[in-house]
Amino acid sequence: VSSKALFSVTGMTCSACAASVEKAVKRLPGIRQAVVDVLNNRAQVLFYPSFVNEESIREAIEDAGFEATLMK
Ligand code: 9UX
Repeated sequence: VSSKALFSVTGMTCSACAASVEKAVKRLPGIRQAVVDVLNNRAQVLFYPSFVNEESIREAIEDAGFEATLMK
């Protein structure tokens, strides 16, 4: 069973930014899907909570150089 997390991501100004956020998230273990919407500054992630959690995902986005806030 996977969980869903929605992040607000600021600092993404082009689609290559979105691609690097997606890549950073997908490098983590336990990621089922990562969809990044550069126009709306959102990243939606489906993940397996026995492998990874919201805070680790948030930190991976921050480490890629963007500001991330968990919305829900
Ligand atoms: Mo686009 Mo993002 O030139 O850091 S990759 S702005």
